[in-house]
Amino acid sequence: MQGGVAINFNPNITINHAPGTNHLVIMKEEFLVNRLANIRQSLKTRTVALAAGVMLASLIPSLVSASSTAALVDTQAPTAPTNLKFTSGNSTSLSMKWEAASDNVGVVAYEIYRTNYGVLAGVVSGSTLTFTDTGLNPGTPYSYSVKAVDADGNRSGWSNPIGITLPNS
Ligand SMILES: [Ca+2]
Repeated sequence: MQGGVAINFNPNITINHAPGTNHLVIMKEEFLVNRLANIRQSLKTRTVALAAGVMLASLIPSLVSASSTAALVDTQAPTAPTNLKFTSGNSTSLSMKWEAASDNVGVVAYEIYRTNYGVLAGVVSGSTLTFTDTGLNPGTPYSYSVKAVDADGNRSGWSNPIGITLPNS
């Protein structure tokens, strides 16, 4: 995943990155002051594309002291959602809900799978704990399970599975 990173070379360094990248950069002010004069006249803003997990320091090593930088890459998957259950339905749709997963950084999405067909039925935001699957076939069995996803794409294990056969219309 790529993220556009805008670095403004002024005494107040700001770094804006897109969701999906996760970088922690600490720049010592005194270190910058020593070097800022050399670059500020010719370089006001530089935009670089960072692959997830790439240390920013490796891209601009002259600006960042090794001891003052760290790259924080989230490799810890969320816990699995729990207590998945149907809440309503008819011959062509099913609504369900679950209880939130937790993550060391944050859950950004839930993926809802029709597990008996191996299909991703939908994706909702990390703050949404419900989903309605529509356009289903009457008289047909469906089973579901949900996974939580964090900003770095780590996926949880499966929630509890649930299944039902839709009534004929
Ligand atoms: Ca995580």
